[in-house]
Amino acid sequence: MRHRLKNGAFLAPAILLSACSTGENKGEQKPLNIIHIMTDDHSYQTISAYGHPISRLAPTPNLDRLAYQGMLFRKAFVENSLSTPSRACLMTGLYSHQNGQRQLGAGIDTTKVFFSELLQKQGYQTGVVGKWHMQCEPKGFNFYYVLDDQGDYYNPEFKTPDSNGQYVREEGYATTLTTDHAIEFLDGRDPEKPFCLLVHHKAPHRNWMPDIKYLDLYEEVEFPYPDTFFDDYSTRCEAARTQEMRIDKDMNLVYDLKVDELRNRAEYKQSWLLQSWDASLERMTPEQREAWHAAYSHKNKAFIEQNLKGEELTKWKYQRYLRDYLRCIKTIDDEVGRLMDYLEKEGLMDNTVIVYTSDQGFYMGEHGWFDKRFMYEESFRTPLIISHPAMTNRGSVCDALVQNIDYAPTYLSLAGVEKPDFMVGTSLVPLLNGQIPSDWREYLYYHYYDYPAVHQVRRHDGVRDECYKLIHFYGEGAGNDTNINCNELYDLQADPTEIKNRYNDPQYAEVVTRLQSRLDQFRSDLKVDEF
Ligand code: SGN
Ligand code: CA
Repeated sequence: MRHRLKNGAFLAPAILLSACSTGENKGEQKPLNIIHIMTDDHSYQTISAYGHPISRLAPTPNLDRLAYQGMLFRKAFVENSLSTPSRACLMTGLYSHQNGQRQLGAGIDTTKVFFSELLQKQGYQTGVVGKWHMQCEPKGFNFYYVLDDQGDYYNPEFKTPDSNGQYVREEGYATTLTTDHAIEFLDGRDPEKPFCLLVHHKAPHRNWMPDIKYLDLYEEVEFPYPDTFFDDYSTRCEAARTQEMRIDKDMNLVYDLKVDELRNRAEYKQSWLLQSWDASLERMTPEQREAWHAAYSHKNKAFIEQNLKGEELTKWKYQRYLRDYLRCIKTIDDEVGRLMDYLEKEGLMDNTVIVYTSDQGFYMGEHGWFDKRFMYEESFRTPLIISHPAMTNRGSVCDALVQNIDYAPTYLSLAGVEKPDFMVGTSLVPLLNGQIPSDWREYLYYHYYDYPAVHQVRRHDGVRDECYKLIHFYGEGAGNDTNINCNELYDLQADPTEIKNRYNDPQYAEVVTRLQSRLDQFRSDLKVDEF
């Protein structure tokens, strides 16, 4: 059922639903506000509402509070597991090859409409704070407070409409400052108009630098190792062997793991990562730096004295990695709680849809890895919570296949704006009442392009349905890598950790044929130009 407003726009069913719940302004419903909170590289494994063993040892009470008042999506995915491409999917509702942002660097086709522009036209006040990381200026925003590129954890620089194109340094911790600016937007808005605010945190991006107050948190906790921690990649295409994102080989003890005392070792000295490390220490205030060294130096000395090797060293690296990562998550959780408290205090909860997600998932040691990029579950999948008191049942879950191209259509629908024909994503609003429409998508398309590049993950595309995943690695090899044209099939129910490639198993021949034909269909329908 759809109703036309006087201005000709369509009123989405969601707005009617919300009208039923609040009981105020009988007949005259205020448009919904939207807050999209997106962290950078936050794994679903580290949100306790998802119930993963890691998160049980490092709970996230505020994210859980959001999940328990709303809907937790257990099958939310990205199209291309990398920051700028993911953000381009968010802003345009288009796949990477359609919006131009295939890789981390330049690419976005700025002639594509951003959903923020359409909301502005609808009378929304729009804002974005934190990591923008689009390779263009913020488009369609009344207010912005954005970090420079990846941004910094300590005393970061922000650009605003008033800073004359300059990034201006602010003292403090990025997650907290980003929340401060979110609240600043909310305080300064016109309360008579609806708003859409994107709160994009830098954390917990590499190199996982926690806030001073949490430098010792979880120090006594031993985090469990994933079943695939020592994966030998024996059934896979060579892409899994030639990547450079292994905890044992590619995680740097100084830059990633903060063992500053090893900076003079030849292997670290030559690394450009050492320069980044120095830069991140130099930008601290003397007090911050002193507190930092005080927290790490005795732990580092104990580590060096142990002189660990082989498996023991890899395990130590994993523990240090997880502790720092989860310390960053702790501040995220605190700051999401602070924002929710603000919304409650200001009486905004009933009329605001709150979304929590990440720009992609992340490996917490699965397959021996950190980083993302692959179509395997931990980086393909992303956390997603949507909460609105009238539209989502408390503590509900959704198992429909959803993807980051769906956010733009969702926000347009919430605002009562008709989705433009060119947008390919699908509004998630029909899912919020707990039922999956019978014509909901059964397959997802994925495509990763950023090779050769840091972490050296080969180009691949693929499809996933409820039960299976087909991946195709392709392209010329760079450096020592050979050309690749290789397929993998995983049975996600029998083998949820994706260690047995079934592509050449005769038992799975029919599944391969079905998924291959769906993949071909995607490539031709979407006019994919490389695979
Ligand atoms: C940086 C990181 C990489 C990371 C990319 C992309 N290296 O290059 O580890 O994969 O960003 O991350 S770092 O030394 O600079 O930390 S993304 O989140 O922007 O996609
Ligand atoms: Ca990211």
